[in-house]
Amino acid sequence: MTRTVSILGAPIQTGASQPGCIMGPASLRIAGLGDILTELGWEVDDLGDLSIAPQEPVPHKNPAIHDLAETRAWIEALSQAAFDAAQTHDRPIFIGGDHALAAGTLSGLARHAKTQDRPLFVLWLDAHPDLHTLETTTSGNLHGTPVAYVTGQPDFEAFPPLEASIDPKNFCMMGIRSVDPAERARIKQIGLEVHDMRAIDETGVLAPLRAFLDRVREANGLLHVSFDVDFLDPGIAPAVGTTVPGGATFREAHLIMEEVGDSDLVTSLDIVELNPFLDERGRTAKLLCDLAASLFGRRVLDRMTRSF
Ligand code: B3U
Ligand code: MN
Ligand code: MN
Repeated sequence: MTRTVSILGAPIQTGASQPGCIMGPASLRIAGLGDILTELGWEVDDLGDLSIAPQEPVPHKNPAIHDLAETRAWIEALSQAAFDAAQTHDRPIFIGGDHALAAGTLSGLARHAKTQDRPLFVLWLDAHPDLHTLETTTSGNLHGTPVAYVTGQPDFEAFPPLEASIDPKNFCMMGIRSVDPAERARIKQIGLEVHDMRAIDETGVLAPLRAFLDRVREANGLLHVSFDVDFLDPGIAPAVGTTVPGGATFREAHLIMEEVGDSDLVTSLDIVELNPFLDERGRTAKLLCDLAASLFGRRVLDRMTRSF
């Protein structure tokens, strides 16, 4: 039976430091995301772009925080939309938009996982752990907070109430290379599995990835992949506002996508932080479409077995 994928655009940019992510969904569509998945044999349902109503400003005791009301409204809308998409499609994709999007998608997907009586696991591909609370963020950019929110950390009264949280032990982070002091303390405190770039240089991506996928399989878990463009090295993916040198290479990123795709465990995907205003002739958008293709089954050659 043909499997279904939904594409939902979320042009949110209030969580980021500079504008541009609002154009992310359009750029990924123009780069051909839907057609690529159709050619790979998926039934593609493009749900268009989500929107929010205009919001009155809401102050917060942390004066650094900006655009709280809009971001909150996006999270609320995305949470419901992600829940609905997961109930109706085999593998929903959410295209951003900045990474505050994940506060919404993950909260909705956690609620969906609960209805299935299955745990939700998250592969977080990012230069940053996005583990700030509303108290600890000093930039005030709320795209730095989704992991703290969905794992049920304190001080999120200004965000929508979380109906289901995600066990921090169910996260696997890769590509991390920019961590603030409060995030460093939080990683230790809650026991997050983080493979920073040093670890990836030492072990490669496959060993930790396979160990994580085995954990997901054993737990009969759902698996969400949250892909921040700044996971990639800026040399191959310039279209992001928060470039950090020393990111994942073209081959490391494709290998992760191929391996996760082969596992057949993945049940949803975010593609976030694409800022087309900073792109060069659409190359980052095209690369992201190719990486999605690897996750959804494009292979150089078919393989009958793993080659190890
Ligand atoms: N941790 C920093 C930087 C950052 C987080 N996420 C992105 N940048 N993209 C902050 O602002 O919270
Ligand atoms: Mn991020
Ligand atoms: Mn990032």
